[in-house]
Amino acid sequence: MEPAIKYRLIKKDKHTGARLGELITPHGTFPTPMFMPVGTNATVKSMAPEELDEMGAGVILANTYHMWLQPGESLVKEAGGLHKFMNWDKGILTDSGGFQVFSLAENRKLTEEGVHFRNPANGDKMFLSPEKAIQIENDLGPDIMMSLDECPPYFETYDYIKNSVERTSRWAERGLRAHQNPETQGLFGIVQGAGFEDLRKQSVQDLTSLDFPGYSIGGLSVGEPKEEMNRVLEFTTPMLPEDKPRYLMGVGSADSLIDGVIRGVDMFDCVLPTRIARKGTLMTSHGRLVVKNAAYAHDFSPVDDNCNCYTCRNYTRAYLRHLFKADEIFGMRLASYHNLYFLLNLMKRVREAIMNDQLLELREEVFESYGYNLP
Ligand code: PRF
Ligand code: ZN
Repeated sequence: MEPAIKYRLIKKDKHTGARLGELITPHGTFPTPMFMPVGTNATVKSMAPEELDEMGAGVILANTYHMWLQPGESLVKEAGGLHKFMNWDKGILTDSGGFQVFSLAENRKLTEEGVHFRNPANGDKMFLSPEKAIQIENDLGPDIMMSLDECPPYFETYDYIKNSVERTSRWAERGLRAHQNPETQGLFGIVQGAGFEDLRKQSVQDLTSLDFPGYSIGGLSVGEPKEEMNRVLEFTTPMLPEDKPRYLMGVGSADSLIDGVIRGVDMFDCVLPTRIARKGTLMTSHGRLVVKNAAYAHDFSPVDDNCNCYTCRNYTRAYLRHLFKADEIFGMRLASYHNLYFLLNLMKRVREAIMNDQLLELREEVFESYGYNLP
């Protein structure tokens, strides 16, 4: 059987753990390291697919949890799958719903079988099992699916995390057995284990023995300090097989992307760029810019003088400030476009730097210009 998802390693950085590669999916090939914009409800908020394409997004995310509750996976299946439903013909990855149940649903109860909770919209009793998550993902039809996992709080006890890792491994195996379309959809396993090296090791061993086409790293960026995330990545990625992609879930600040790539991560996603854009915060080469500030009232320069995006080529800070003050939706669109372009362009520079063995120099340049402290 030909797997749905194939990773091709092109080059390893001479000085760090960074990898240049590509991911071949049934909906096209995208280069890695890559940042994936989040389209929770089968839409990257306020962006048309043509715009995502234009800014260089080769793969986007959608959420199993949201699509299950509304409009329901059977409707999406009836439409011909997520790609057709939302008019996006490049890669789609879905998260499994476990993380969202824990952050959004009410009255949750975790059992060996799965998670019981109530639908926040109408109070209905719901039950998400590893098999149910896979059935929904099979009906939605993304190129890459996630196993149902438990993402525990970072600072839980060793015993709690050990039990949780073991359950996540059993759930991964159940999901793999329930998967109906391994030739058209690749299912990833999710490594957990919080900050414990031996539990991360156990998680990696359990999952790699099941042989997934890719591995996600979960349970990070959940409130722990950045140095903790880097410490965990440092020992986790070397345990993972070199010929499979590694996806760090829920990470999207410029500094964490670079520090993740340096430690061997290939894929990232986060709502951060689009979420802060809708509040008027722009990611720039000089750090974050809150465009509503009075300082920009008469500023007729672009958001970022180093950015070549549609927003920066055509509009000024003063105009964006005006749009946000007047609560105009075009402001959110322009800001979302810029922030996504900014991260996609950063990853492009990261890939070029790996090609030239210059990633540490790029890191220094970016951090310097951001005004972050270099370690
Ligand atoms: N598991 C899943 N989705 C996730 C996470 C996780 O641990 C995270 C953690 N940052 C974000 N999204 N399934
Ligand atoms: Zn821009």
